[in-house]
Order: sequence, then structure tokens, then C-alpha cells
Amino acid sequence: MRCIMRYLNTTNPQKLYGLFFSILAASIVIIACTDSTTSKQRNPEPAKAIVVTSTGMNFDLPGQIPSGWTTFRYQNKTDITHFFVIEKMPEFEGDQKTVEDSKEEIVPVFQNIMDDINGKDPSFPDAGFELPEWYPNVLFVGGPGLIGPNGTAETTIRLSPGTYVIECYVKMPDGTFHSTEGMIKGLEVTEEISDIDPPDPNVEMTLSSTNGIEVDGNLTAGENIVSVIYDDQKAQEHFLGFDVHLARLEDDTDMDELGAWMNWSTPNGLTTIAPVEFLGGAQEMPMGGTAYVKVNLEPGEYAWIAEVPNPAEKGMLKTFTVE
Ligand SMILES: [Cu+2]
Repeated sequence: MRCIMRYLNTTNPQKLYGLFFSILAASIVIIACTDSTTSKQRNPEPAKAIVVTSTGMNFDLPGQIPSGWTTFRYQNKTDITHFFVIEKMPEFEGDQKTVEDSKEEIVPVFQNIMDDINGKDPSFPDAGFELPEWYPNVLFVGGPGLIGPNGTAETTIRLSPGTYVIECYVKMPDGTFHSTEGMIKGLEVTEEISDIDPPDPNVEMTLSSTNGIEVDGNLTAGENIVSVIYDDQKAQEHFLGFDVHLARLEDDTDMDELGAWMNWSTPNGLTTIAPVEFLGGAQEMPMGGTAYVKVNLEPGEYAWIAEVPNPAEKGMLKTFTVE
């Protein structure tokens, strides 16, 4: 903890915020494909999705995709929970930062910080505890939420052309970020515009730092499209902003344990195995951003929950029933 305190003294929260996201390393495989998986669709669905697949600590996906509205279908073909957040990389002093810069200057620093929180020696002694000057300019622009073993998450967002990184910063039980293990990959978004329209939502959600998660409409059994609007965005105590994830609750789900798990900056936070089955969601976006989350639900008990410290106290834990 001594090291992180030193780090925090010399680094503003936004800086830390950006750095954290760059930590996760993996390889995902994306398969551009047409949708053939859903036969019963109440809402029109984009014709094409960018398929991102994890078969281990990796991401497989196309290296280059069009700009505009983009549906990411994330296939988690592993037996632990993952997600990915999409980060727009900055130009700094005339130099376009890429995934290689993240792997060199951000991932090792966040790992060292986590190691310090866990009372361990730094995994990357040469990297130190300070994020690079350009880190605060990394912009989180959304992505699919937490998705449990062998699940598929689908989230639509609008992307501007540029150089991006996707990463998963869920942790192994020993505190090793999945990004450190390889769950980080670059993505180029081209000037060419996709011909996709955003899907038509049956439920509308608004997220804000003042009112938490507000939901207008009822989720039903079968397919739902939830629009998620970011009314504002603010760094929380864990230096990241807020987002929203969908969890399926069981009779014995410990809601306090679930709430505590949503904070990466604690030893047990965001470590696999996750305490519930997650079904996707919308990753952190800037104020004014909108994401569309597609979920297919069975009757049961569910919760929307943000990946922040103390989500319940912030109005960022909302349970609901699907009949
Ligand atoms: Cu992961």
C-alpha cells in the first residue's frame, strides 16, 4: 500500500483511471460474421456484428473495422468471467500511442500497483509505479460488460475513426490482471462508415453519478434491447468511472459479497471465480454516450450493477424480476 500511496500522491485520479484500463493483456479472436444465432427477435438487429472471442487469456478479433455504429458480440469460450473495455488511444507529442505502448508503459505499472495492494513485490520492477504522462488522455468508449463462462455478450456503440485498445482487467485469484496474462489487443477503426443502425430498445436506462441506475421499462423473458445513456461520467474512488453489468441472482447470492467484488482495487475485487453469473452490460463511456445491450433472459431474479466501490450506496445496484 505504501507504493500506491506514493503513486497517488504524484498522480491525479484521471491519470490512474486511464492507466488501469491499459493493463490487461490477452488475445481475442474476432470473426466478422452474419447473425444466424437468434430465430426469435422482437427487435430488429444489426445485420452484422464484430465477433470477439476468448478461448483462454486472449482476444481474437479483426485488426481493422469500419467506424460508426458497431455491434460487438463477445464470445467467452472459457470457464471464467471476462469482459472487454474499448479505449481510444491518444496522440501524444506527435506520436500515436498504440497497444504496444499500453503493454510497455501501462499494463506493468497497474500490475505493480495491484501487487503492492496485495503486499507482494512488483512483478515488473523496472516499470515502477508511475503511469506515463499520456495516460490521462486514454478515453474509455464502452464495450460489452462482464460475461460468465461460455456466455455471449452483445453491445452496440458508436466508434469514431482512430487507434484503439481492448482489454480485460478482471484478475486471477493471485491478483494478476487478465491483461497482464495477454487479454489486450489493438484495434484500428477506419474512416469507412458501417451501414449499421442502432437497435430499437424496449427498455431505456440512464446512468448518472447523482441518480445511479434508472430504468424505464420492464425486461421480459426472451430477447431485450436496453439502451444505456450516460448522463454524466465521473471517476469514483477506484479511479475509474461507472458502467453497468447484468447479473443473474441465485437464492443464495450474497449481495454484500457481490457489491464488494465490483471494486478492482481490493485484493478480492474483480477476481475470478466471480460470485454470480454475469450476462453482459455496457462498459464505461464518456458523458453523453449511448450503448445498446442485447440480453436474452429466462424468468428469474437479476441485478444491474456498476463496477464501482459500494455500488448499492450509489444507487448503482438495482434488482428486478423477470416473470
Ligand atoms: Cu478476462
